[in-house]
Amino acid sequence: MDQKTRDDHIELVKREGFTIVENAFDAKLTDALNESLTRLEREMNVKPAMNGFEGRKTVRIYNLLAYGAPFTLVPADENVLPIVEGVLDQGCLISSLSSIAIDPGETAQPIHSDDQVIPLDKPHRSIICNSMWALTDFTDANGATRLVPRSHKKSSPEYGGQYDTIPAEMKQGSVLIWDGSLWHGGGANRTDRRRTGIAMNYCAGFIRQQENQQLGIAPELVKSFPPRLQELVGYGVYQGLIGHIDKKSPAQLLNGGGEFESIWNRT
Ligand SMILES: O=C(O)CCC(=O)C(=O)O
Repeated sequence: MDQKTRDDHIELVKREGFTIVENAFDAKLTDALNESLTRLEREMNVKPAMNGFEGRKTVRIYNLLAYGAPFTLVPADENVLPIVEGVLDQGCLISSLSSIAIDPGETAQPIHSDDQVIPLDKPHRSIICNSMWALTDFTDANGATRLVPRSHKKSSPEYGGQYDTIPAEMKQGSVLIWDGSLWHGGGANRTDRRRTGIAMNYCAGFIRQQENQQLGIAPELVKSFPPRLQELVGYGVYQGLIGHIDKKSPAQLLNGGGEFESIWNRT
């Protein structure tokens, strides 16, 4: 992705609260992700959570990095991560990586913002930036994510309130990226086919990740990740300070070596 395209997407997230990157990932990766999700769902016998938020006809699989490839190809994607880094900063972290498959007959999810539980006055600087990878086409009819444009500048919605929304319609292979303050929710599926997305969620490096990535993913597996993915999982140190262990980075302890300069040693 060239600099101008990246900057335009960042500008859209800042102004409208969201953007859509078309043709962000290819058919080969789409097939690999769809096949892995189908296998995991079958092997683990995953069922809908049966609550009003996660859905009664929606199948979600959490902590996907724990299953290795092809999910390891998602977080540092060259067409998505640079935009997220522009909204948060380069010290951003993976907050969670899960799948959301909305089956026929599912009703609309309550409208919410993803930073709704964080007790900070709004509007505030972006602390969460989330994305939805379309593993199938997303349409108004099949449950495309519903958005309230520009709502990221307001306080949080009344959970479950009725609001005017637009569907984030996009073709398979596209990625929707939004500011965590944007009001949104999964749509109702009025078709006879499943809508499948990967929710690749990021947070700023100075707040807690939604899903605990350090205990959730086996350290031996993280050791095999490329350095940038290790950082995104939380084995880096934000601004040379937040997350250190006795002035060493978690990656140094994990890998048994490597470089890290504490902010204190820079003075
Ligand atoms: O499935 C979707 O389109 C959105 C889901 C969502 O916003 C959530 O679960 O927080």
